[in-house]
Amino acid sequence: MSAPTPNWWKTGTAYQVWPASYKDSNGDGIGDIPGLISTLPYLKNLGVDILWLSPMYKSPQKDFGYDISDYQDVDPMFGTLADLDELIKKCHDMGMKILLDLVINHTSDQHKWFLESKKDRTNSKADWYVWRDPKIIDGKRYPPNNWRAIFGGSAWEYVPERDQYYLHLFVPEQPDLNWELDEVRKAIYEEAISFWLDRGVDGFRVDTCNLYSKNTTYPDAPITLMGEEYQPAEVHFVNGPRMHEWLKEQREQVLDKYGDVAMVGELPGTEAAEVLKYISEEARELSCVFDFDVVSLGGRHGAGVKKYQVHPHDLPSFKQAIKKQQDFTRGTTAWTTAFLENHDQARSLNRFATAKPEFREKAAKMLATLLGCLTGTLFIYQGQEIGTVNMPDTWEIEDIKDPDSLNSYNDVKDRHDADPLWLKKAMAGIRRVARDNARIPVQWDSSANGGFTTGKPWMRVHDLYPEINVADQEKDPKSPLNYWKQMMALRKKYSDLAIFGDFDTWDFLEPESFTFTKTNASNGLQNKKLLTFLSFSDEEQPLAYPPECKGKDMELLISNVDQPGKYLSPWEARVYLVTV
Ligand code: TEU
Ligand code: CA
Repeated sequence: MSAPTPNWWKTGTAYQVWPASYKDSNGDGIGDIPGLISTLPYLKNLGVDILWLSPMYKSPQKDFGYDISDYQDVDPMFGTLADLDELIKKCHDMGMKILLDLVINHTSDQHKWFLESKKDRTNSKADWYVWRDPKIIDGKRYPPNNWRAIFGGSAWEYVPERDQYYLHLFVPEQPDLNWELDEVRKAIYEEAISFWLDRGVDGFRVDTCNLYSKNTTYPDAPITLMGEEYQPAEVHFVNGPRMHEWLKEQREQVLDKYGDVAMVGELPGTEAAEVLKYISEEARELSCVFDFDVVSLGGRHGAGVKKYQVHPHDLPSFKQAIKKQQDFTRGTTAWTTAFLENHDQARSLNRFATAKPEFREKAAKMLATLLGCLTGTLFIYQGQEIGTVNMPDTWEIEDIKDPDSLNSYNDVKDRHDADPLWLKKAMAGIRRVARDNARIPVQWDSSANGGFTTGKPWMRVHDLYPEINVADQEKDPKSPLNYWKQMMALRKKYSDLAIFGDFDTWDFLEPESFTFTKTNASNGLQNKKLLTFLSFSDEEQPLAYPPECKGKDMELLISNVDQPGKYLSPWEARVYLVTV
């Protein structure tokens, strides 16, 4: 009996595009869909099989597209619906699949549903969002409870027309939909999901898809931040009681009509055992999810205060997080993903390796080697393939666009009476982990604005575009870009081990190098292993050979140095095929 063909979303490599900063075609300074279409041959050549397009829907852009005011249209700044149809068709013609972002926990406050809902308490959509009465204490009006929004402040906003508050887990312009209502779910399924599947998209990356179901008694959250008015309330809104019921309903009532639709869920704040309930094959809910342990290392602290006060982490914790993300689906019917970047994360070189000019390119190839050998669907993010880095230290708060960073900075300012040393610390944290790092326009070449636009870019372009850009790297056979191409081809050639294998790490506590193997006993490969050595150091490192690989036949498959020697040179990477 031959094994069934794996789902397309397991074997394919995905590439995420954040449209505003990807490629501008008409000189208005904003990336757009025609610009993206013009780069499809580039993506194809890189080895991309699946395109994930971040929100391009009509939106007031209060949270950069994650506040949608019309699920069925493209924002004019990105193009037209016809452009999107063309994108879908061109992807398919070139043998690529396309995922859209599905943002259905909340809409924009400018969505027609919300504009109706907020009018009064009796309109036809009066219950489509989460409305609650104020709490009155000593004649004064307060939000219904103490929940803190993920982007800071109260999670409730007052509307005089109704003399009520509505819930928003993110910015106030992102009211949460009331999923409890059958007609709301039906409208979401039709307008946000079927509409696009009918137009040919192959699936979705599903935004915050474990937040739909809340504790509908809306109790106060426990006090975990001393002295704060608003408290993190995840216990009351993450993985709520009806999540599984609704995701199953969505699969049965909507997705099943369209075949093998990929639903790649974003599942923040969820333990491995809990994640499996969403992604095991039997559950028929999500195809796979993003596990955030790796990208959370030393990063922002959820809904805490001083969110951008980052802390260092060590390599063993990084290995531990990678191991978790590799292991939690091992031996189950569930599937995992591998990624180090997305539109919410700073650049992986700064966070997990080095951005020092003398090592940057080598380290980018080292991280490409790591990702290329990991089990699960690989997601890479625009600019990652050229090893781009965070904003330079010269950038100041005026260069920042993301409301999450700005709120957090202003909060520090308020708390410490604009003390310059506190603000300096806040800005240092922002430079290190802010989402804007990922949202800097892509550096296509060394011409003005990095070739991103002929106009005035909507966001500051990277100072380093003359040194880090696609065009130069395409010409250089030893560039990170060309290394990524080789790595992606190698990942496919050895897919049984690289994509589908079991991960084992051999040097857990080693603080400066990372050694791991990939094996796959189920595919007649009992005697083959991929063995990967990675250096995370500016200094030479000895090799930590797994005992069972010692003295065995080893074939070098790829390396970021010409002649691997006895030791690992700084930031070196190598992968061997070992016959044991
Ligand atoms: O992110 C959800 C999420 O949990 C993040 O807000 C994360 O906690 C945050 O980036 C960092 O602290 C999704 C989208 O990826 C993000 O871009 C949106 O802002 C958010 O949902 C709201 O739609
Ligand atoms: Ca444009």
